[in-house]
Formats: sequence, structure tokens, C-alpha cells
Amino acid sequence: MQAVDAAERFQHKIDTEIKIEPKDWMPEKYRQTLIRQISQHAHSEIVGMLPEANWISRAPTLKRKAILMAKVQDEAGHGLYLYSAAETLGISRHEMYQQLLSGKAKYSSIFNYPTLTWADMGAIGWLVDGAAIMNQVPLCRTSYGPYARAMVRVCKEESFHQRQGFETLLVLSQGTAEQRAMCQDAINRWWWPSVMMFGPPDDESPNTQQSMQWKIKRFTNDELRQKFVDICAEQVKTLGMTLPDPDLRWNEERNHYDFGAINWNEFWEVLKGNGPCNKQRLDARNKAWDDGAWVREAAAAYAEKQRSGQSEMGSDMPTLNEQKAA
Ligand code: FAQ
Repeated sequence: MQAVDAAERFQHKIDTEIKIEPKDWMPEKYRQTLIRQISQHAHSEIVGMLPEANWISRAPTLKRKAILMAKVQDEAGHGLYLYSAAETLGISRHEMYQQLLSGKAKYSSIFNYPTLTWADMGAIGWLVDGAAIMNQVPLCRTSYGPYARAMVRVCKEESFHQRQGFETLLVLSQGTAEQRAMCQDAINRWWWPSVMMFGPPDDESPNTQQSMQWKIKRFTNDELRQKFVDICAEQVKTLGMTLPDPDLRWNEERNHYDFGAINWNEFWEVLKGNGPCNKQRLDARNKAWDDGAWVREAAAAYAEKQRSGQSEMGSDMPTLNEQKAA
């Protein structure tokens, strides 16, 4: 009887737009769904640093380098807020991270594609961050309080990222024939993987229906994908470039752009670990974890020293406890 009351109260809060907070009662499946989504989101931010980090040392100017470094650092920050939000649901950061490193946890399919030219930095900002914002602005209103609040700042930063990406492409699109070709080539390669980022079509999305009922998701995968296509189909005109889709055309009746068939086989293969860079990405994260072992050991040793009251200033110095007692 009590569980029924709790479940009703929970759904009533959701229905009346009251945020669910960490200490509130929640169905176990709600908690698990959030841990899955938030941790995958955090992993995406952390793995997502790699394709762009690849170009920091080769950015064409000091200004571009500074912007790119700041963007990559922002993504690290997003990962950290998101791991913190997930920790409020009772899972440790260590456990989540081990799930990433072992290949058990998913992260966004998009980060398994290579960054071949400088124009890819523009295409990632415009299309990948653009798709990320389309999906994440509604997450600022997601039903779980810590996730919703984390997303507010993330979205402000993503919005800057999107604009800097578009501006990078705009400069290339006004450059030499070679630069224009590089710009078009990057758009061609990043377009379809960006369209896939929104997840499987609604009729093949096992989680959407329940997540909509719990207001974790506010829009379905296909709804967000359509909004994204509609916006990009207009923006690409400003660049004087095209999207690589011969079936893209405005549909008066639907008041939306129609677009061509998505290669879902490619999407599921990338999720299975068979994308062009899956192995490279996980190897890089595992190497960073192994290389960072000494930092974790030093931090743990320092914390232990503090806990046991030993001074770090040398054995002839009074310990903290001795200082306190004096
Ligand atoms: N990649 O039933 P659904 C960024 C999985 S952040 C890999 O529809 P759901 C910032 C899904 O997890 C980008 N896996 O699932 C940045 C599920 O697997 P599971 C990340 C995918 O959760 C920019 C299965 O397929 N953003 O880009 C993908 O209801 C530039 C069935 O799917 C977020 O994570 C995919 N694309 O909807 C950083 C946003 N799509 O666990 C650096 C938060 C689906 O059941 C540089 N997440 N799957 O086995 C969400 O909004 C949702 O989780 C969706 C998927 C919409 C991604």
C-alpha cells in the first residue's frame, strides 16, 4: 500500500512539474534509467574531447588554438558536472568510469569518427554541438533536479561552441577553392553521423516511451532529429554549401524538410564497437587512466597523511595533532 502511495506521489510530482531530488523516493527503474543516460552523457563529453584535441597542436592561428583549447576544456567540465549529477543517484564515479574503460558503457556514436582536416573542427562545432544543443536544451527541463540544473550551464557553453564552429566554416567557405572544398568535404562526412546522434527511430527506441512519461525526455528522438534537419537545411545556405542528401526538400504540407533514408546499419555497427575509431578512442581513455595512476596514488597518500595527522613538512616538524595540542 505504501509503495503504491509513493509511486502515485512520484508520478504526481512529475505531472505537476515538481523536480525529483536525490533523497526523494523514486522507482528503481527511474533511477537506473537516469544513471544510464547521465553516465553515457558524461562519457560522451569525455570521449568527445579526443577528436578535437587531435587538432589543438595544428590549429592554423594562435587565436584558433586558444578557442579550441577552451572548447575541449569545456567538454571536460561538462563530463565532471554530469558524473557529479549521476553520483547523486548512488553510483560512484569510479564505477561509472570503469564501465567506460571496459567498453561496457555506451558513449555517443559520433565520437567514433575521425577528424581528418581542420574543417572538421568547424563541422563538429556546427553540426555535433548543434545536435547536442537541440537534444540538451529540453534536458534543462528534465524531471531530475541535479541533471536539469547541470544542463543549464552546459547548454550556454554548447551554444558558444556551435557558433564558433559555424564561424570557422564560414571563414573557410569564403576562402580559396581548396578551403571551400575542405569545408564541403567536412560537411559531407559529418552530416549523417550527426543526424544519427539523436538515436534510433522512435519505433525502434526501447526507452523513449517510458522516459517521456517520466519527463526525462521532453521530445522523442525523431522529433529532435527533424528540428535539427530543418535548422541545418537553412543554415547551410549561408555557407554556400550543401548537405549530402539528394532527397532533402521542403515539404509544404508537413511544414518540415523531408530527408533521405538513414543508414541505421552503420549506426548499430558503431554502437557494437565497429566504428572507424572505437578502438582508438577506448585505447586513448585507458592509456590516460593508466598514465594518471601516480596522480591518484599521490592524492590518496596525501589524504591518508592528512587523515593520520602527519605533517607533510618533514619528520622533525610537529604533526597537525601536536600543533593542535600545543
Ligand atoms: N550513440 O531507447 P533509445 C555532445 C543507445 S554530448 C550511442 O532511444 P534513450 C557534446 C541508447 O543509449 C552527446 N548510443 O535511448 C559534445 C540505448 O542504449 P541502452 C551525447 C546511442 O536513452 C559535443 C539504445 O541506443 N548526448 O555531443 C545513441 O532513450 C562536441 C536505444 O536508444 C547525450 O548523451 C548514440 N547516438 O535516447 C562533446 C544526451 N543513441 O543503454 C564533445 C543525453 C541511442 O539502452 C564535442 N542522452 N543510443 O543499451 C539522451 O538524450 C538519450 O540518451 C539519447 C538516446 C537521445 C541519446
